[in-house]
Amino acid sequence: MLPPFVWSEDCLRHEPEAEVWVGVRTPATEVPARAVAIHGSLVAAGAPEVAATAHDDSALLAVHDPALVEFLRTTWDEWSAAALPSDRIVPYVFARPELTGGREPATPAAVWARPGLFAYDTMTAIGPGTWEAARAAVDVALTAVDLVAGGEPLTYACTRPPGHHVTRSLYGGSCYLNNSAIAAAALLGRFGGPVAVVDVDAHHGNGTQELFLGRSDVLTASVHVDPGAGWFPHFLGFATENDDANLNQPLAPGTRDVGWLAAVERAAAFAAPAKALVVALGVDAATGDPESPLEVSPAGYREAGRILGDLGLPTVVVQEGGYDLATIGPLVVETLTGLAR
Ligand code: SP5
Ligand code: ZN
Repeated sequence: MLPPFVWSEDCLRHEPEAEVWVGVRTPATEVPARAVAIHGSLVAAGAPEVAATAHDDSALLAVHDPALVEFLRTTWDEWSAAALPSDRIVPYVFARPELTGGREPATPAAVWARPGLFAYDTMTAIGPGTWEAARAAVDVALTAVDLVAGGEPLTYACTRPPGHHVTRSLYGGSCYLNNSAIAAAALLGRFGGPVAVVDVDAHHGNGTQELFLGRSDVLTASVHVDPGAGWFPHFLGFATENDDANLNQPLAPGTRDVGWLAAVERAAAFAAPAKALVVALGVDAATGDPESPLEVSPAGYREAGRILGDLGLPTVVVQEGGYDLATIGPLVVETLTGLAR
């Protein structure tokens, strides 16, 4: 039996169209069809669908800087009113703290300079429905938390756009609001601490790590391709960042099931003291995914689900990455099948 899944059509409203990578406009990988594919597989597998309900901003603002939230809420209207030559918001100048000696940078008079206060890459475009989709994904995650708080042992939040690369104030990595971190903060309020986030997306969950750094009430564990081998998010995700509440396990390209599952086992053991669990489920570690070289099989994902399900914790699964449209849905179903008891 598959667990209930939470869905919002509004998550389809974000259409980035393109990612600017090394200065080139390339086709977007984080597309609405991803969520449509997952939805189709879940329905076909008989998982019960639950509509997301509206939640106020309290859990969102417990995690993110109000200035980031306000920027995301308003920036498209400002950009479109300014009649700029691009149909998507992409930063061109970045307000690095060293630029202003650590002092608060000015809010630029130019609309086209404002994204540089909050963006850390050029790949994470904002368009007409981006805010609505990102905010809907938060409602999806919080509705999944409500179900678990109400006694459901396991729920799946079909969140899109993804979130685990977003810090308190900065968005990037195809992410705008950190759905997994918001779910963890909400679970903390319902179950008490510690809660754990186990992130099996192929990329380091840098936003979640930084959000909860130095806190013992949220345990963060990430299993990902080694940034030292040249992979996003490049600047972090190393084992040197580990402490009592944070476990990074960077893996070599081509690690495949056995090595990846051993890392998932260690992440699960790290999360064992928690009272509730968030699984940040990126399925981009799978063979055939265009954005990662880890080469995990569908059976590997099912086994990862079984390992995490064996913790016996109230669990919210939050969708992160996964970019192969032909396999993303079946991989989610495999993982949930492994998790279900
Ligand atoms: C949530 C998630 O999985 N985010 C991953 C973001 C990583 N993106 C890095 C992309 C690096 C270059 N890829 C070239 C593709 C050009 N379309
Ligand atoms: Zn990823």
